[in-house]
Parts: sequence; C-alpha cells; structure tokens
Amino acid sequence: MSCSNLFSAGIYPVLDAEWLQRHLREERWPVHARIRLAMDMEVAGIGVIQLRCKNGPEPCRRFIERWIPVLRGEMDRVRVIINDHPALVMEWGADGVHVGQEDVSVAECRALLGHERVIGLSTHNRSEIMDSQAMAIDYIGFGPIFSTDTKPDARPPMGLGGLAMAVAERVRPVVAIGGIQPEHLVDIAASGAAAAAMISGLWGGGGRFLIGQCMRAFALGREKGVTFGDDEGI
Ligand code: 3NM
Repeated sequence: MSCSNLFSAGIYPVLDAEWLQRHLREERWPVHARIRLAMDMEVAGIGVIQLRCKNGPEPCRRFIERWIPVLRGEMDRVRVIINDHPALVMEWGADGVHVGQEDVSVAECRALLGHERVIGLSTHNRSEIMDSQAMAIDYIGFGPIFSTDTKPDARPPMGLGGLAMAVAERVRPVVAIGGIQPEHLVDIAASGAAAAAMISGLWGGGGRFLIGQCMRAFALGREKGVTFGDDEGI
C-alpha cells in the first residue's frame, strides 16, 4: 500500500500494553480516559497508531479489546497497526502489522494480509535495511536511536548518525524508534525520518499526554531539514 498520509503527523504513537500498565495502570482506566486519549490524537491529526503487546495471548486480546473499538469510534482516518500478530489484524479488522526480525516473516504476513494492509519491519543496521529492500513492506522501523528502558533486549543505540545512514539508503520511509523524547524530535525530523515511533516519550510528568508538543517539535524539525536542503527525505 501507499504510505502517503500514514506519517503526515510525524509521530507514530505506540501504545504498549506493558508500559501503560506498569506506569499508568491503563487496565484500570475508565473508558472515558481512553476516549479522551483517542480524541486528542484525532484532533492532533495522527494517521497511524500501533498497539504493542508482549504479554501473551490473553492479556493481548484484552488490551486490543479495550483499545480498537475506542480508536475506531473516535478517530476517522487512523490506521491501527498491531505488533507481531497478523492473525489478530485479520480478526479485528486492523490496518496492518509491525514485525521484528525474529517474528513471523514478511512473506507470511503479506500472504495473510493481502496488498492493501500495511506491513512494517524493524531494522537495526545497514545489512537488515538492505535485506528489507526485496520485501513487500511499507516502512522500516530503525533503532534504537537512543538507549531505552522500555525494551530490555534493545540493541546498542545507533544515534542520529545511524539514523542518517538509514535515511540515506532510501529503501523505504524510515520510522525512528528507541529512547526518543520530545526534545529529540527536531533533530529526528531534520534528519529526514518519516516519523518517530514513541512509547515512553509520549508521556510527561503526572501522565500528561504530550502528543501536541511532540507533533509541533517534529514539524519544526521538518522545516529545518528542508531549510538545510534535505527536502527529499520522506
Ligand atoms: N523497538 P521507547 S526500541 C519497541 O530498536 C522498540 O527496534 C526498538 O520505546 C528497536 O519509545 C523500542 O519508550 C522501544 O524508548 C521504544
């Protein structure tokens, strides 16, 4: 499928079941708290959201059950991507899947999902990026850019230099991930990444949802990137 509009907002929020439960007790939120979050993302113009759940089949099912109806109810055009589980994408009528290097293969995902749905693939170095060239994917995740506590088995950080390399390969739109905080977004965007995928960095003190602030910073970085002559990055 085409990625146009998918990353127009620059921020790719990842709602991670484990992180949200550990830090914000998401499983206890009243439904209106989820509705409020979805409305904030809709108003901001978010085009794609990932539901990420590494907790096993039953907790994942409940997490998806809590979120998909709310996202569908409150958001008109958003694409909902589910991490790791192409079968759940079909079951819930979601819009795509994001897989890692060791997960279900892209070929299997594409066979199950058909050509209209989105497939994203995590990459961590040039060789994985080059290998992804022949795959039927719509975007690559690239990271971790910075060190992160969210993914205990994350690889060593690649930094902004690594991100510049990933963008320069021009294989697919690059979504930067890993340790990204609001203050990094100007540089991430200026480097030509199509978007920043964020888990912990979306949340400020007291559980404040920082989507507007993040999007403004990304937009500023895009302008800066264009100013410095790198207007073809996305
Ligand atoms: N994937 P945070 S890093 C899910 O490098 C994930 O592929 C990574 O969480 C990769 O925004 C990461 O809180 C964690 O750092 C992202």
